[in-house]
Amino acid sequence: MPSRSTTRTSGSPRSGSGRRGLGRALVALLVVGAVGAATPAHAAPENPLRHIVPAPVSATPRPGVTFTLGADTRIHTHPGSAGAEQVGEFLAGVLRPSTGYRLPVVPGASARGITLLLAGADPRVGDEGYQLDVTRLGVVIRARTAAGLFAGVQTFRQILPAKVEAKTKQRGPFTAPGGRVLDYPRYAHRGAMLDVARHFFSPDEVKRYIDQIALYKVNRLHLHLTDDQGWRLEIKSWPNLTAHGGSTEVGGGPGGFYTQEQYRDLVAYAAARHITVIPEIDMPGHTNAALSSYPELNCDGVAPPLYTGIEVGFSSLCIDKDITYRFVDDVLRELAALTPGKYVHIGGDEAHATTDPDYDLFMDRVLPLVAAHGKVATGWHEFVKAGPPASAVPQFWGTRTTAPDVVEAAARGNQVVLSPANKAYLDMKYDASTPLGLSWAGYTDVQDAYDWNPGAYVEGLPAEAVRGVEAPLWSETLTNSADVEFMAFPRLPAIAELGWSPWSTHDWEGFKVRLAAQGERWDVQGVNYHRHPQVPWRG
Ligand code: TNX
Repeated sequence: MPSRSTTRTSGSPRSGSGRRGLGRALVALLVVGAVGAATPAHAAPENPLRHIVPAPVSATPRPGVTFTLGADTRIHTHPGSAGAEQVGEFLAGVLRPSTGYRLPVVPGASARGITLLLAGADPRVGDEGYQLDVTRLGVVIRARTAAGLFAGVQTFRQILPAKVEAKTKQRGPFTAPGGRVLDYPRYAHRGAMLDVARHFFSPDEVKRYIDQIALYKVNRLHLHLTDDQGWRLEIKSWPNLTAHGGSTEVGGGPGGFYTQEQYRDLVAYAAARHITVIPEIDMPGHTNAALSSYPELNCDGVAPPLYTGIEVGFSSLCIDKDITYRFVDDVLRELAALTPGKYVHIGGDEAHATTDPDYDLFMDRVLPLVAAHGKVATGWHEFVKAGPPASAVPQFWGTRTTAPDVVEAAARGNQVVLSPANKAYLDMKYDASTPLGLSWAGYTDVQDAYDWNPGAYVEGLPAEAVRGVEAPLWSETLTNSADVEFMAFPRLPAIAELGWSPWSTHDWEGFKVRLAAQGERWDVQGVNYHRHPQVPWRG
């Protein structure tokens, strides 16, 4: 068995009835919405508009103005848009239990109450941004897409008191500060990864994490579905992958897997929160669970035992056998049919038991299979050595700031997602005293996770080649939601802010104060966050 200290180097909305009424209401709203020049959020005086994570592009307070939710507040959504209505129902779902108000979601637009409109937004909002206006009478969120409205709703939640997050009725008032926010993301890919292979997490545990990351405008959930210790997705043409390969996990626990129906439900749950699932089938290494399930996938025809340790780099699919590619083709076919998102992650990391020529041969056969099933490949950055097509997205996970092969891939047109292990790996211990996690990439405190610029991080990698950032959470030492939350909070919001906020807002001193405000929300939500001493937690 190789040792753990191995070479981890490398470094239209449908138009419907009520349009005329909508037009009139819009004119009124645009007049109400006119305010002066924006100031950066972090320079504003004490005001909940200052507590938004990720920091918005601009936030301008309306001093002395507040909006208060009332028992008669209605949520008006752009007529004829199912997407806007779904966002309205999401907001109502958050606010009804804590306020006890009915908060009906109705088509229309109004200067009173809450309005979610797919019209009239500043064009700078693009496809995922929004404009939020809070006046005495009402709250209006405008965007060009439902995704933008959803992002605006996350901001609105954060400027209401933390008690709105409660699952039981709270005492009012529920008041938001007046102001205008104009906001849109820096990067297209703002990801979180959850390793459900080393330890299995139930669908409800995954949904809980989805809800937590959605609040920070994360728009990709990468699920690491297979590894040496477990195969977690039902593949109907190869049933032993889960029957046997899903039957354990690190430490020898019971493991588990998602049926295809459960996986579809997770994908839909994420989609309702404007998060696209990127499923990963890690290969050709990290495949002991598959090799143990089907002897014919092994070069010697002998199935190895199931594995419950945490070493890496010892397994490989058999590169020379045709059945290997029938297997991969079947898995990718079923996976692609279940996955609406355009990306499929094929792993490719730590293939220490595969020779370099074999690795190339493998990727040369597998990359076309991904395309044949209508998907675009993403993979751990090692796969750039196989020369993937320019559409493929390497995920950089090195601990250094040099990665010549990744820079070369960018020169060939590949866009890169950054997950530097010593910054973005949420499974690294905060410090020596952290009871969970690993430390092979070093300790990563909250400031470490926050203080790096994705646009100027890897030497020689042009800013335009960066597609975004992702925070992986590997689960060798994590067994339940409490463990996941302890490692992810407060560092996940740091990576989420690097993915969303313009670099001009970057400021550790301001960020830690904004995180402290999030802590009040996590207290109410029951999130088991780590009260790391770098953050001036309140209370
Ligand atoms: C490296 S990062 C791995 C995983 C481990 C992780 C633990 C990468 C692509 N591979 O197999 O779980 O370190 O931090």
